[in-house]
Amino acid sequence: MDAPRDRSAFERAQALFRQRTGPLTDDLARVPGGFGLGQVPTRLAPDATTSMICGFCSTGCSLDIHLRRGEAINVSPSVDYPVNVGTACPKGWEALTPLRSPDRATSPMLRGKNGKLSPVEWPTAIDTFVTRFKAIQARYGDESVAFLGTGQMPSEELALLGALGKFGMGLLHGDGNTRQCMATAVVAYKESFGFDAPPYTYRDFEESDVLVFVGANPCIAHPIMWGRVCKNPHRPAILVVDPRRTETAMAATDHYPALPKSDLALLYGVARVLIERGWIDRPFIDAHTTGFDEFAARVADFPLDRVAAATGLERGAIERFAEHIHRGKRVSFWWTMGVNQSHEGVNVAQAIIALALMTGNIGRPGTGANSITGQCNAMGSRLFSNTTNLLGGHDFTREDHRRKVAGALDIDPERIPSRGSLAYDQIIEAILKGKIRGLWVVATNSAHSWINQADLHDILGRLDFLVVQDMYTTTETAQRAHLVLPAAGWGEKDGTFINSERRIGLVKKVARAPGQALADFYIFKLIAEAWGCGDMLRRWSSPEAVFRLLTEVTRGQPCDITGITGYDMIEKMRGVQWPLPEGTPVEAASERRLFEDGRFFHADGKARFCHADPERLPEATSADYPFTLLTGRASSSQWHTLTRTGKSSLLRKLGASDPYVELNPVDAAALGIAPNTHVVVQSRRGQMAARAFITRTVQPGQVFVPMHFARTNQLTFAAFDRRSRQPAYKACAVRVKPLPDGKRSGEV
Ligand SMILES: Nc1nc2c(c(=O)[nH]1)N[C@H]1C(S)=C(S)[C@@H](COP(=O)(O)OP(=O)(O)OC[C@H]3O[C@@H](n4cnc5c(=O)[nH]c(N)nc54)[C@H](O)[C@@H]3O)O[C@H]1N2
Ligand SMILES: Nc1nc2c(c(=O)[nH]1)N[C@H]1C(S)=C(S)[C@@H](COP(=O)(O)OP(=O)(O)OC[C@H]3O[C@@H](n4cnc5c(=O)[nH]c(N)nc54)[C@H](O)[C@@H]3O)O[C@H]1N2
Ligand code: SF4
Ligand SMILES: [Mo]
Repeated sequence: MDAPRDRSAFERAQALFRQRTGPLTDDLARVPGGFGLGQVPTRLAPDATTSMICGFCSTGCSLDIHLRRGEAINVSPSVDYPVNVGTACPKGWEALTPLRSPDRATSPMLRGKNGKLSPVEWPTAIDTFVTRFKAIQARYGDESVAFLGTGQMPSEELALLGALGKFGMGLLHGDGNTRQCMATAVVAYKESFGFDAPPYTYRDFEESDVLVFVGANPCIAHPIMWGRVCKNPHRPAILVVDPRRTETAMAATDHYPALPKSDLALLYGVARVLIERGWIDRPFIDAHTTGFDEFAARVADFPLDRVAAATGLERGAIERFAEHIHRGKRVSFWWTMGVNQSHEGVNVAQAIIALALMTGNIGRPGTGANSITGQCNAMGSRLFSNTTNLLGGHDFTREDHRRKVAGALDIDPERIPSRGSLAYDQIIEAILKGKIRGLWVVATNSAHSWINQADLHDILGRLDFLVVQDMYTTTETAQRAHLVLPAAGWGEKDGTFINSERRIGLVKKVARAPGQALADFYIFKLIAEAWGCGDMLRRWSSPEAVFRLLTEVTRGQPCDITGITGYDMIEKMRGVQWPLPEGTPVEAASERRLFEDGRFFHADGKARFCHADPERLPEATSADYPFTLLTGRASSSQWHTLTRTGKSSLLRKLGASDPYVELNPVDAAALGIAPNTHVVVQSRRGQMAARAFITRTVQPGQVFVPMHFARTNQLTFAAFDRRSRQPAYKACAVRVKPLPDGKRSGEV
């Protein structure tokens, strides 16, 4: 990095903005470290060790960051943090490496007439942003520009993006990558419990005597949570429902390799056995739930023979599943993407919730219907992104909610739209139809991670103006942008994340962002000023000021955190779980779960049994495309589209870098495919060259491809859960063919 030149360009930008925006830059000047440039905050001693939450998965481990002469030089897991108590997975240990990569975005980049991206200064970038989006809005209306956010930025930044986009710029549509991940759990919880509220605390992993994992592979995706399971002293039964024999399935006591997307039949079958044998908690059902009788009538249609045929499991296995639940005194149910990413994910999640409710396994230690979140701040985006919900879990369509939020933020209630956003897939559809013509993508790599890339690439090409705000210029999405805004990453800015057990933890600036890269927070502030809505966001002056506004917004909600006085308290308490209403006593490092009093968040205080009949697979296998394609995480060292973990040579060594497909030996023999030879996986939409990894982890008729490879989503089929609009990434029809000798990946 050429520091003096960057600095002078930056100072010129700052001077221009000072002329135009006045007090904004003064605000920024008061922020330690300024825009993201400059020194590490002065409140950290140059040789300090400070702790902060990891920026990858939702486990929310605390990492100690060791500074020397003001530079973060090393990382070790915090021993005194209740989540991870001295452990971290490879991504955590390598957390600083992706910050130092040479492909970091160090200046804004604008696509010129020659079609190439070239560096421009911030004032030009922001002017272009405002001029182009305003022109689109003026011509085509407020619905013609949309934003896509993320579960990988602090809540303060997410909230500022949501407030700027919807209250400031007047956009109606914004969504984020959390749709790809958590939308199903959100809808399921809201309907069943009355609020989007994962009820557990991690200690439940250690206190259960039966743990049921449905469509979750924590050994790979949440290794430190799995570490908590390993600490369970009760010799628990561990039941895993996954079509694949994953690392977690291998470590479990019982693996149920049900056919892909047969979970609903399986769970209803288990519920029927429990009811028939009287293995239910009648007093709990009567006192704390509604809708059980209708649920029982529904599952009566799922006798063992029907369930065995649907799942491919033996009748005895289904009965054993029910017996385990019956024998357990503290049964916890956990689910992740094998459930959420399905055409009927909400129904499956609600079937899991029903099993917990009917057996009274909720609100006690070691129990719960527990959705595990994915990204470091997925829970923060659920509460504070201002996309599906109005800030703080409020409802855009309710006037009382709009007035309350406007009051807490000191803004005009008329600024708050009275309807929700289009979902991600509907935004994409609206681009296809020419209704949305401008898109602003922040901290997500849609051109790799969105379902059915063959269509998506064509659709992104239709945009009049695409802005991508990312740490790197090299992501698949940044490469398609008209304008790239260079962002600081984790470790280069302040804020808070909320982990899977609802624990709010701090992230801090311990490193300088390179070149002119700015924290997303300050990019949003600059845009607000230039757009002309800076005044409305005047109180949003720093991450901590925003945190205080957000606590006020939550007053009276199930996620009320008015008892958190500020960042110092979060630091001292070693993270704080929501809720914490003002005046609630709480001990440091305590662990709390929801529903211990048997009261749920519906007006009648009761949880609801919700249910529906299984629906047909959106794309079934056929003679031409005989395999079901499963996709997911492959290694604890690889993160999503690899923009960050791919930058560490250590992490690269721990995961496969060339695309591969897991194929059962029976299928390999039938197709004449030898181990490690090259094959092509084809769907009706696209194809992918891959190395054949011949293994019994997949069943005959099924193949698995990691999501980390760019071509994986060339294959997937764009089907969605109707109720949550979450993409069904985990089942479509493909075929596999050997490649002629000598052909290699990449040559098809
Ligand atoms: N190392 C690493 N960790 C991560 C991530 C990462 O990229 N890398 N990403 C994070 C994020 S954002 C998320 S959302 C989580 C995801 O965490 P997980 O959901 O645990 O991970 P996946 O591998 O996507 O899917 C889990 C399992 O679902 C199974 N599955 C597929 N179809 C079905 C089905 O029909 N029924 C059932 N029962 N199972 C099925 C797959 O075989 C797979 O083993 O991981 C988080 N942690
Ligand atoms: N086939 C298939 N596809 C899937 C899945 C699957 O299981 N199968 N899983 C889905 C799931 S659960 C998820 S969560 C998505 C994840 O999909 P994405 O969100 O697209 O994946 P990431 O690689 O995490 O992308 C995050 C981007 O943000 C950038 N970034 C990181 N930190 C910051 C920051 O602080 N500021 C800014 N401005 N940028 C930053 C990174 O460089 C990266 O480009 O993928 C989904 N896609
Ligand atoms: S388990 Fe998740 S939060 Fe913990 S170190 Fe690994 S990536 Fe970070
Ligand atoms: Mo995710």
